[in-house]
Amino acid sequence: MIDHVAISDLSTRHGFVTDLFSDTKATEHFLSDAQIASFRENGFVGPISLLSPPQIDALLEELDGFCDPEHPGCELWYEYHRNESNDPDNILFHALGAWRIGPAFHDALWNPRFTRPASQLLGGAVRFWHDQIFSKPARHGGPIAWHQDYSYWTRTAPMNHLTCWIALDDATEENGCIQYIPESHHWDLLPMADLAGDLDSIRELLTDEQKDRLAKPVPLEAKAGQASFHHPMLLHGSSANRSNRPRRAMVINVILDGVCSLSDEPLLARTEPIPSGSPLEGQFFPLLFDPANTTTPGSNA
Ligand SMILES: O=C(O)CCC(=O)C(=O)O
Repeated sequence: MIDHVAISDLSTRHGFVTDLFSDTKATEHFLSDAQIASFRENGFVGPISLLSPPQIDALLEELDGFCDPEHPGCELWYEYHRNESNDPDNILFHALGAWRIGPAFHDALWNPRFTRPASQLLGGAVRFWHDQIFSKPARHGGPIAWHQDYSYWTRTAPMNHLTCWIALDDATEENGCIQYIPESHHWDLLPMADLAGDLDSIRELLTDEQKDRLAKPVPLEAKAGQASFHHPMLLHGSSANRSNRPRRAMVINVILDGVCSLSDEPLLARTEPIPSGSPLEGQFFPLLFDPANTTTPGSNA
């Protein structure tokens, strides 16, 4: 068992704490009009290059450390789900809150290659909601059930949310890359699915036409460091990892500045509540980029 060392909570730091992204210039990384139009039409866009090899290595090193449930900072997770395996090559892992613990996961939120496209797609200033890690080990990684992200987020409104899914390994159909149902962002909101449950559990709630669409998913194959953005209502999921390689991914969930809490309870575990009707802000919901103010903390203008 490792010594339990207390580390500081990086959520108090709004801006870069390392120089990992210092060479990343923002101006070259806006989406084209065609990419934005494709997002509006299909509900997703990608793959887009977001991370360099040293940035990927730094994130993977931190991710490896997180797989030990007693790692330093483990008390800061919003959510931490891991299988029981003791084999380091067989750890299935889904967690929210890495930005509070790992400097690379923290700084990746302010990566201009991420914040600029996010601002274009949201149509204004980008505020952080939460992050996620989805790690599927070789051969054992299970599927992620078809779902719409907003079904988990109805305690916040209006629905001005956006997800960025970032491959930390080359992601292919064989190792369980993310898959999208194009144009499903125009469907009504479906109930929450059990993410770790049956991939197709949502199927019985769909109309015949929607079932036909579900039969034609689009796999988003991506190289390590590439990402896709998707709409909060877009139906997506992923299959089991059938390959001999892991499939690890970082996800950043953001909102347009001004999205409000609809609950007096904490919106995420181990955070302070935002009173119902008030906009998300403060320690746990930093502003990542404001196109009207290029001196946003952490921005490489
Ligand atoms: O990484 C995956 O397989 C699923 C990711 C996902 O569901 C999401 O980004 O919302």
